[in-house]
Amino acid sequence: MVFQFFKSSLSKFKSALSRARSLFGDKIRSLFQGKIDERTFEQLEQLLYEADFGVATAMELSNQINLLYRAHPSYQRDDYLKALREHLLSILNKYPTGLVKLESSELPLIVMIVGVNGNGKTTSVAKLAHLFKENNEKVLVAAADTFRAAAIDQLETWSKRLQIDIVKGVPNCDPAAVAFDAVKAGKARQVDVVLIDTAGRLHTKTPLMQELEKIKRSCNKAAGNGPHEILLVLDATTGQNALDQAKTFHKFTPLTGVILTKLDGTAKGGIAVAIQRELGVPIKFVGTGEGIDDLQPFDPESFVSSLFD
Ligand SMILES: Nc1nc2c(ncn2[C@@H]2O[C@H](COP(=O)(O)OP(=O)(O)OP(=O)(O)O)[C@@H](O)[C@H]2O)c(=O)[nH]1
Ligand SMILES: [Mg+2]
Repeated sequence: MVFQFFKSSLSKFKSALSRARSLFGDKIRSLFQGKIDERTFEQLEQLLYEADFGVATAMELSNQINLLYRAHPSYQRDDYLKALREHLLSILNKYPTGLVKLESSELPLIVMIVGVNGNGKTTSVAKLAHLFKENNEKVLVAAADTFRAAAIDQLETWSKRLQIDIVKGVPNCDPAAVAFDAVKAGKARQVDVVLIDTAGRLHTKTPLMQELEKIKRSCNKAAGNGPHEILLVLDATTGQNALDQAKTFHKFTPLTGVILTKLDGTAKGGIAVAIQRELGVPIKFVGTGEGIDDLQPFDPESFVSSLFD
């Protein structure tokens, strides 16, 4: 069995979420510093909403904390902060955040990377490839974004830099055929992981969404199983729009996880909780910068403590 030993770095989470901490974390702390009454919980709901937790999650969390207040009127700031953290962790810990485990006979692990334009798919494929390689796994990447020649070049540049195999087609060829060839090559070369980069597509364009199904089928045909992971790449700075994207992608192509990129570019971060709660799909990785090392396995504890401490 492979892929269970990716380590997460608390300091990377802390630095990516430093703005979120100084806005959201500090505001929550000062909210419970003063006199606590029913209005406090309305303000809590508002703060959660502003931090991208979404209407439903913000309401649920503030109601839960409000119930505590009614049951234990003597509670102080730290009691509420502790309870809030525990609620967040219970949402984030509900689904396993690691990659699926495979037996050696089932390899390679086939991972399809999907999402709207510019969210960070290709960069995340490169970062993931690097992570696997650091872990002594043999990786092959597939340039199945055949929409633009530049997209193929972008992945090829990464593959050279990282010294990993790439399978690519010619611009405008069928992405499903590239995925098929890549999975076949991956099996023949006995790689551990095949990472498939796909073209950015608007979730509102049905024919493009249906194309994902075709890519999926051709992976399965080539390997006899898989894809084992379909990871949606979402840009954390797009807030609630990310949630809409996730819902539509999940409807067309059931997702196994989310890569939440550009966490370093947002002062919010609540979207991670909203996605997990509303879709039941775990965040599996987060992007914390533009460098090749800036992809962290999602760790709920590190995430929550980076928001507050
Ligand atoms: N700050 C920051 N930038 C990121 C992160 N992930 C990706 N980017 C940047 O986002 C931009 C777009 O990244 P790409 O990987 O090309 O995005 P894409 O989804 O493949 O784009 P298309 O193929 O055009 O749909 C690049 O400038 C990346 O460096 C991240 O976690 N943090
Ligand atoms: Mg791309």
